[in-house]
Amino acid sequence: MSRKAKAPSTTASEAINKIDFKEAVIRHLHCTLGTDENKANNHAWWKATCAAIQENVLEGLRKTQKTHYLNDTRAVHYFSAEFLMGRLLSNNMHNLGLFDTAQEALKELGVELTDIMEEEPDMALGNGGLGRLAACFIDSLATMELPAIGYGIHYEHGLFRQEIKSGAQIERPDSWRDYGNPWEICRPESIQEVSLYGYVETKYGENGRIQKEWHPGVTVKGVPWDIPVVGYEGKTVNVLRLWQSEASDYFNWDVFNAGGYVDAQRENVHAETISKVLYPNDETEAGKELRLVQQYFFCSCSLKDIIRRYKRAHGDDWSRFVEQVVIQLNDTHPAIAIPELMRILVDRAELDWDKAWNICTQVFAYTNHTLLPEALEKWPARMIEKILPRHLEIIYEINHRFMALVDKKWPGDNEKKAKLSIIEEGNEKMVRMGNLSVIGSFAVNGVAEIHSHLVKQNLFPEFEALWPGKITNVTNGITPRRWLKACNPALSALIDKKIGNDWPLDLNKLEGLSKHAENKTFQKQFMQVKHANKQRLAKEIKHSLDIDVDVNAIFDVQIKRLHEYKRQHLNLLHIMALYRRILENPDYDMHPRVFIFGAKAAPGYRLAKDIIYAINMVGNKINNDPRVKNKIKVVFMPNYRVSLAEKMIPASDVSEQISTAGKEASGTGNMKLALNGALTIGTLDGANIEIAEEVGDDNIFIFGLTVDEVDALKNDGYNPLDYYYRDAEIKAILDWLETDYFTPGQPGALVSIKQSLLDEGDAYMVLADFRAYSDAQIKVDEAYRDKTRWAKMAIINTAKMGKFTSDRSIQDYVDKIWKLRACEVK
Ligand code: 9GP
Repeated sequence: MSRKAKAPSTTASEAINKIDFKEAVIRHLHCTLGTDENKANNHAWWKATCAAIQENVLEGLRKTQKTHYLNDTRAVHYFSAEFLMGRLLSNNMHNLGLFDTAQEALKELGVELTDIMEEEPDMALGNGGLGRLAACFIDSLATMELPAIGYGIHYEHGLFRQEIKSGAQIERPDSWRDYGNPWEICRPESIQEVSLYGYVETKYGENGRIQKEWHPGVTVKGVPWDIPVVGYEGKTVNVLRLWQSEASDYFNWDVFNAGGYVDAQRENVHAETISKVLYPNDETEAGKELRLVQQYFFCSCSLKDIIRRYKRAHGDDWSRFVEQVVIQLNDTHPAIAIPELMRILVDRAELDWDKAWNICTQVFAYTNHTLLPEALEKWPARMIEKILPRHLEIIYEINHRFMALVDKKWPGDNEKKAKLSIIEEGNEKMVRMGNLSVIGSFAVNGVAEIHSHLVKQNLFPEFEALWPGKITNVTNGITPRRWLKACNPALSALIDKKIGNDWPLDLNKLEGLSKHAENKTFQKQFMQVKHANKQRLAKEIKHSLDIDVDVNAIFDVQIKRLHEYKRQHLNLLHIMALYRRILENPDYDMHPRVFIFGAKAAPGYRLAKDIIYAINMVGNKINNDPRVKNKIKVVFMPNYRVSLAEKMIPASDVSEQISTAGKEASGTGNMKLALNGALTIGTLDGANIEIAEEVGDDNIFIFGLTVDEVDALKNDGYNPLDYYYRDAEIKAILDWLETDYFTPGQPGALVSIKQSLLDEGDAYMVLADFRAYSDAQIKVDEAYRDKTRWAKMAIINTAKMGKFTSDRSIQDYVDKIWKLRACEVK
C-alpha cells in the first residue's frame, strides 16, 4: 500500500542547505520584491520565502512533467468544482523536507518562520469536506507518485470571510490573491475557448449522415493557472490546474473608439463573472444559471486540455484514449463533462455514437458525497437548452438509448423507467445530474461503508439492480502530512522518537504506539503535548475574542459547516442543560469544559444563521455569569477555515460528531481530530462507524439512534412533542429559548430553533437523541477525570488511525477504479 521511505530530510534538504536558503530568500527580497532586509515587513519576508521554496518546487515540477511525458503515462484527472487548499508554505516546506532548514535560516536573518506563515491567506476555493477531500487527495496522489491533474475553477473570491457582529454572522468577500499568490503560474500558452448559448443547426452530410452544428452565442476564454502540488519527499510534483474566465477579445476597440466606453467593457464583465465567486447564491434564476455555466466552463476547458495533451502523443487515433485517461467526477458538479465529451467525439472528431459512448463510459467515474435531496443537483431542461442547446440534445439521446436498455431488462415497467431516467417529468422538466453521472460512468462510489450501502439501497437501488457491482465504496481519508506532521509538530516529534519517522508515508505504523498506551511516562508526554497545544489555542481565543479559558478544562470541539443535520443545536441544547443544572445546583459536579465551535452558515440558510446567533448569545450569557464559576465556557471562533482548523485540532480533547444517523456521508474532521488524540462523541453515522471499529468501543463515546432506528421512528410517526412533554429538562430548555433571558430586550430572538424542533417536526431528530447524548456526555466527563484512562484512550485513538490516511483511499481508487501505475521521478 503506502510507499516505504526514508525521512524526507534526506532528499531536498540535502541539495539545499541553510546558507543557500538564506541566499535565495535575500535574492528574492532584492530581485523579486525590490526591497531589502532592513525595509522588509512580514509580508515581504513571507513572499521571499515562498519564492525561495518555489524554486525547488518548480524544479520538481519540470522533472515530473518530463518523466510523465516520456513515459506516456496513464493519468487520473480529478474534476472538482472545489479545492480547499488552505495555506501552502508550511505544507510545501514539510513535503520538501525543508522546514527545519528554512526555520533556522530565517532565524539567522532575524525572522520567525511561524510569524511570517501567518501572512499567507488561505486558498479557500471550497465550502467544506468535499473541497478539502480533493486537496488531501491531490497531496496523496503526488506523494504516491501517481500521474494526476486536479482540474477546477480559479475563483477570484473563495468562500466568504465570516465576521461575527453582535453575535450574528456577517459575510465579507474573501480576497485570497489581492496581493498576488506566490505559488500559481499562469499558462497563457494553454488557453482554451469555451462556447455558450446560441442554437444548433442540423445539416445533412454527403453520405446522408446527419450533422449537428452548434452556433454559439458567446465565446469566452479559459486561462489556466497552475498550482504545483508537492508530494511528500518532493519527488513528484503534480499540478492543480484552475481555469479563469476572460472575454475572448479583451477589449472591443471599435466600440470604444465609437464612444461606447461602457459597452466596450460589458462583454469583459460578463465573461469574467464566470470565475468570480465560489458557488454564488443559487436561490435566484440568474445565480443558478451562473453555477451551471461555471460547471460547464471548467469541464469544457479541462476536457480540451486533456485531449490536446493526448493528441500530442497519439494524433487523431482515439483507440488509446481510454488507456491513457481516467476522469474522476467529484460529486455531480462536473457531470456536464459527460455530454461535453460526447459532443467533442461525435460532432468534432466525427466518431459514430456507439464508439464515442464506449469511450465515454470507460473514462468517467463518479463519487457521490451526499444523500441529502437538496444537494442532489437537477437542472431545468429549458435552462440547459438555453445555455448548452447541443448538450441537451445529447442528453436526450443518451437517455433515449438508455431507456431502450432498461426496457430490455424490465419490459414495459414504466415505474422503473421513471426512476432511472435522466429526465424527471413534472411541471418543469428537470435533468437529474446524479442519474446522468451513473449512466455515463464505469464506476460509482460512496465515501464510507454505511454511505455506500445507503447509496445502493436508498438512492440508486434500480441502478444497483441493473448493474450489480458498479456502485462500490471508497472510505475517505486525510493526509497525515498536513493533519499531523505539519499542524502538530510537537506530537509528530514525540511519535518520531517513539516509533520512528516513517509513519507519514505508512500511517499503519502508528499502530506501534498502542503498546505504549499504558506506559505512564509516554502518557505524560502525550498529554503534555496536548496541554501545550491547548495553551496555544487559549492564547488565540484570548487574542481574537478576549475570552479567558482554563487550559485544564476539557476542550470540546465541534468544527464543520453549520447544518441542521450536523446538529450544532443538539450541542447547544446540552450546554443550556448544563447551565441550567448549575443554576439549580451550584455544586453541580462536572469537570470544567470549554465548548468550542467553528462553523460557517450558507448566506441564505436562515436557521443555520440563527443557530450561530444562539450559540453566541447563550455563550455570552454563560461566560459572564459568575454563578457558573467558569465550569462552562462557550467559544465561537469566527471565520473557521483550514488554517484555523490546523490550530484547533491539535488542541482538542473531545471531537463532536453528532449528525443524525444516515445523514453525514463520511466526515473527515472526525478522522483529523482522532488522529490528534481527541476522543469522539458521536453517532453511528458516516465514517464514525469505521473509526469505532478501529479504536474499539472502549475508546469512543457512541450514542443515539442508528440508521435503522431513525427510519423506524420516522415510519412510526416521530412526534417531537412526545419528548418535549415527557422530558422536563428538554421542555425547560426549549421554553427558555422563547424568553429574552439570553437576548435581553429581544424576546423570541432565538425562537426559530424551538419552532424547527417542535412546530416543524424536528427533521433531524434532535429531541429523540437528546437524552442519549446527555448521558454520553456524562461518560465523557467521568472518563476525563481519570487522567490515566483518558491518556490511554487518546493514545489509542492516534495509534488506530492508520486506515484513515488519504493514501489508503487513493490506493483503493487505484485498485478498484483507476487502474493507475506509479511513475517514479528520478
Ligand atoms: O457531507 C459530505 C461529508 O460527509 C463528506 O465527508 C465530504 C467528503 O466526501 O463530502 C460532503 N458532501 C458535500 O460536501 C456535498 O455533497
